Amino acid sequence: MNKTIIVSNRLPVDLKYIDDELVVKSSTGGLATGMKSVHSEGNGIWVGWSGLADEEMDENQKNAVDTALAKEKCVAVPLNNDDIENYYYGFSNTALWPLFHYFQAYTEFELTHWDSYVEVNQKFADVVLQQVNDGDTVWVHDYQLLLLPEMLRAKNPTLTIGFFLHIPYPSYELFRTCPWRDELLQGMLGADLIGFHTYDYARHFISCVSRIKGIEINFNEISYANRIIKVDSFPMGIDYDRYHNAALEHDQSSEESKTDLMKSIDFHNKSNDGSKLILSIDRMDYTKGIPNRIKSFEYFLNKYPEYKEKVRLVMLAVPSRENVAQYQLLKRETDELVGRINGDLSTISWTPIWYFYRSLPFGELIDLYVSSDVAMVTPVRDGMNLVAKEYVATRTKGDGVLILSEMAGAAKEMLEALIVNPNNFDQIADSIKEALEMPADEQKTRLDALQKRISRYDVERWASEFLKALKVAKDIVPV
Ligand code: GDG
Repeated sequence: MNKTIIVSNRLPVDLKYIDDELVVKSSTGGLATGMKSVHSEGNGIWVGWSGLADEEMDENQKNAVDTALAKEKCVAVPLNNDDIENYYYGFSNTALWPLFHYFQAYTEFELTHWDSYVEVNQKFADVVLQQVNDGDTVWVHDYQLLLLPEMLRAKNPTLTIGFFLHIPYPSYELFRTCPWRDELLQGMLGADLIGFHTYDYARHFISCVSRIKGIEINFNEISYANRIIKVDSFPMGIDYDRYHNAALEHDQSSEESKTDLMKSIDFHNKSNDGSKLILSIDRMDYTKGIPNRIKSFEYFLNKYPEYKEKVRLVMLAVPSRENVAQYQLLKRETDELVGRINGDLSTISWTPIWYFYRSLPFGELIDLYVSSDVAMVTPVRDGMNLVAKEYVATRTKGDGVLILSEMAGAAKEMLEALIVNPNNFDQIADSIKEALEMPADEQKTRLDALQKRISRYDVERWASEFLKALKVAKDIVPV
């Protein structure tokens, strides 16, 4: 029987050596959840990096890692510290990530990074090729592995290969600045189906293929090397029931079982009559628009001073890629902004911004979602943004307003949110006011429509629709 192999940069398990003991934790991230049924079916496996550098383990430890992963139906691609530095932090995160998010000034094209990117994609290919049989399906994920589809096809043309990009695909004008644009496109074109979150990203990709490679394209079918390659959009969903049910449980939880975070939110709610919470959750990443969000909140408080002491911004920023220079600068800028605004505006009983630089356990994440009257999801550029969907899923009482950037892929599906340009502080300030003053019946009407859509197109449906389309794409015969 043919099997499906999932390939992503990281495996869906977190491995750590704590005092010589290997600790294995399964990931509950969106991708892991969406792939659960695909991954557990038959003899399907997941190939990726374990998170542990190869040279930091002795032979016994490596064997222990492989055994632990085998139990989870996972196979590791061994990476060393140089790979992580040059392929992951280097080409993936200082060339592709900023370029694909339109941060051209942050983009560095380094030959050593590129060489490592090619080498590591080949390492992934070697491991996958050891695992596959003729006729198997391989689903490759994301920007770290753009070369992998072609590397696999070159060695085994019987494979059915799908590729999904989780980040935006930039316009031709941006993409063409990359010195290795040809090679990257060539790599992706090894797939039978190439999926994006939105139709716009798919269109940008098609335009790059046509203009850079001079290939003729018929709507969303690319004829290339005696094959037809399909390009389409598959907006990724969330595990709706997990978020919705966690929020329902939260509503029924007793006083004693509340987290300290929740007790603290309750305490402030009681002591600040009528005060409201605005929520902001992201990885600390320059694409997420964190400084703009803080500045627009300050702008709002100055434009509508009657809201001072009546509203707080709760901002969770999860540490990310801390050894990349631009992320360190962003952290400093955020710390300074929050410090200055809290210094300028705080009163004895009110701090305008509550800022957490850490990741929180799932239960506390739910506390934040459930307690917030408004969520501000205002990235300057974002492939999809799952936080926007998770907020909607947790609003079990039919209240709450989402302010969503038009630059997030999610905006294409979530038009009942208050859609804003993340650079337009005046518009954002007015949207915050509108959100805080929105009548209950309007909140409910908007949420009902959003919840209906987000619950229907959940992450399992996303995975199954992609795989269905992949099967169809493989069977198209060029005329
Ligand atoms: C990439 C694309 C695309 C956040 N803080 C905590 C925590 N989270 C969880 C959220 C959410 C996830 O992390 C973040 O997902 P996003 O979609 O918002 O963003 P990226 O990480 O940038 O993901 C993005 C996505 O891929 C999928 O294709 O949507 O555009 O950039 O699930 O809930 N989870 C916990 N504690 C935290 O403190 N437990």
